[in-house]
Amino acid sequence: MPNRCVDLRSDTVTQPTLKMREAMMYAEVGDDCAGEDPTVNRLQSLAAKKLGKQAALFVPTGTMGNNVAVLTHTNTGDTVILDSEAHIYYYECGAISALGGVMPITIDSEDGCPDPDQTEFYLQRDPIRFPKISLICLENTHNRRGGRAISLEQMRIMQSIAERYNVPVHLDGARIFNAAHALGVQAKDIADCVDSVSFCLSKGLSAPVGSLLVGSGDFIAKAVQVRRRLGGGMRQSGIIAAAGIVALTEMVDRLVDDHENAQYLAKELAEIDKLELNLTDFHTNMVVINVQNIGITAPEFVKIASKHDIRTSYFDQDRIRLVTNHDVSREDVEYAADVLVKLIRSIMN
Ligand code: TLP
Repeated sequence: MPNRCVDLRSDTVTQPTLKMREAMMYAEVGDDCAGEDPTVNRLQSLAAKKLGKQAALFVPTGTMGNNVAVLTHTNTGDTVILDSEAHIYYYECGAISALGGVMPITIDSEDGCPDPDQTEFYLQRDPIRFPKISLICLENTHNRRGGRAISLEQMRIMQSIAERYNVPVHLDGARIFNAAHALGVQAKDIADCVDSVSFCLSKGLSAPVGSLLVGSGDFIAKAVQVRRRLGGGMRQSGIIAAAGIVALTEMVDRLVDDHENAQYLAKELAEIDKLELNLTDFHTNMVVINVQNIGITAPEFVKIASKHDIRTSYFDQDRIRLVTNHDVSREDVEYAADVLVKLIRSIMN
């Protein structure tokens, strides 16, 4: 088999498709800050409809989508409940605190959904002495929990607690369509459990840039101002929204291929007993392996694998993340699995 480079670092590395590039070329555009970009307006309507919400707002990144949501739902000095490994907490450079004066309360979990009892414990505290909790943030699929899909049942439990305490719920649904495939439901069924959702076009759906924030009409009307404050008011952004429309209409159904490829990869790696992989832990397009038992650190492993042209990333000292995506074919995955299994066996010997 000829040598090939297989990039499993993330689904963010995907290239836009030819159709996306053509759509960008011919996109009809206008000044979106004046609400005059017909392509952005079309994408926003499509997104709102697909997620069953009243309105949507196009933002440049998933990070901005989350931050616009948090800042719209909260006020300075408020707190937000999050899973301790949530992207908003872990990877967004402290934005909710730096930009919104909002403090996180993190709750540990096995699967990415904050424990309901613990959540309720915080919500029922005396608001005179303790900070006001204005928002619960969920993440589905959950990145640092291995692309795990959180069940509708768990989400509804969180929704009913939130309703009881009159606190809204925001979902970081960067990969909501992966979650929908894994759970065998529509994305709007997941969105129905929360007040707002941000989701990305630029991950498994392969668009070059762009995310959407969806919610009620009133919420999005406020969010427009927050987006502007964060510098996310764009002009002829229909150029990029055009690729997003292709992403949303043509790239959702094929995510199932990425899930099957991840399962294949996990199954091959599970042959190595020391990795102690449990295939049921991997629901979507990510496989996480813990290399602690094979006598190497995760950063070292990433370096060695890349010398063999298999690009991976790591979460911490022990855990490697492998992400299947549109630009990685079944043949690429078979090749990568073969190289990685041989590499791990050679490290163990
Ligand atoms: N995730 C990236 C990195 O930031 C870790 C990746 O490679 O997976 N929410 C979730 C759940 C995400 O995984 C990401 C990106 C974001 C939000 C942020 O999206 P962008 O990168 O568009 O700001």
